Amino acid sequence: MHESVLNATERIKRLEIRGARNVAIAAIKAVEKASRESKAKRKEAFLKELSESKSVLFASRETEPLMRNAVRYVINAVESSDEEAISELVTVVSQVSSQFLERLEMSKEKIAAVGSKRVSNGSKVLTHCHSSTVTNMLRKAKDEGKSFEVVCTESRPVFQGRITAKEMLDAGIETTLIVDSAVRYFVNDVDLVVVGADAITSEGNVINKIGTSMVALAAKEARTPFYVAAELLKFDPLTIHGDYETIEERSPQEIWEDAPSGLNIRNPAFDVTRREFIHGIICEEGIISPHAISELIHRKYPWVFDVI
Ligand code: RUB
Repeated sequence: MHESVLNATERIKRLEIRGARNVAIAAIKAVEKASRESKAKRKEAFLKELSESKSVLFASRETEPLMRNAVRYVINAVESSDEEAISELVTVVSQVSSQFLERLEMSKEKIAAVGSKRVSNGSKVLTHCHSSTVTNMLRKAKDEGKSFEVVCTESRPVFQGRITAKEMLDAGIETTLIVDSAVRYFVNDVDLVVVGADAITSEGNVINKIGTSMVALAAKEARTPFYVAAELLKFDPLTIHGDYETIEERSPQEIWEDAPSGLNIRNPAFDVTRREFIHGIICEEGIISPHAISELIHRKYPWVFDVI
C-alpha cells in the first residue's frame, strides 16, 4: 500500500482530517499521489492498486459517501479508459481528480452564495459541529456586510464546535458557544439553524454529527427553520437499493478516558435526521426539498448510480 494512502487513512481515522469534504479531498489526493508513484507495469496491476487503496480508505470512516463517490469516480475513469499505458492512465487519474476537486470547490461557493441569502441582517444562526460548508457560507454572509450572530454547540465528545467558534471569531462574527444540551434553551432565540451533512439518503434523510437530530427536533418544536448545507455528492447511492447508511461507532475513550471497568459506553459519531425536520437542503443546485434528492442526482450526477 502506498504511503500517501496509509498516511491519509491514519489521519482520517484519528480525526486530524475531519468533516466530509476534507476527508474526500484528502482521499482523492492520496489516490492521485499513489497512482503517480505507482510501479505497476500493466493496467490490470494499476487497477488492482487503486482498488486496494479504495478499500483501505473506505474503511477509515464508514459514514462518508462523498469520499466513496470521489474515489469511485476516479477509478471508474481509469476502468473505462481505452488507454493501456500506465503513464496515460496516471494522466487520467490526475485529470479526473482535479476535475472532481474543482467541482467540489464550485459547489461550495454556490452553496455559500445561495445560503448566505438566508442569513438576514441582525439575525442569529445556530450550528452544530464543524462543517466547512456551513462556515464558508456564514463567512460569505459576513463578507456581504451582514451583521449577525452565531451560536455553536460544543459537539461532544471531541468538541468540533470549538473549531467552528474559532473560525467564526476569526471572521469577525459575534459568536457564542453552548453545551450540546443547551440547544433547547437557545433555539427559540435563534432565527435559523444550519448544519452540514456527511450523508444524504435516497429518501432525503440526512446523516450528520451525533446530536444533529436532537437539534432538528428542538428546532421543529420551536418553529425555527432547520437547513442542511451540503453538496449533492454526499448522496449515498446504496440507499436507493435499500441499504441503510452505516453509522460509525467510535472508541469509548473519546467519551471517558479512564472510565470505571464494566461501564458500557456507546459512541456513535453520527445520527439520522428525518426529512420532515428539514426545511431545505442548500446545495449547488439551490435550495431543494429533501424529497427531490434522488431525482436531482439522477439528473445531475447519473454516474453515481453506475459506479457503486
Ligand atoms: C463532521 C460533521 C460535519 C460534516 C459536514 O464530523 O458532522 O457536519 O462532515 O462537514 P466529524 P463539511 O468531525 O466527525 O468528521 O461541510 O466540511 O463536509
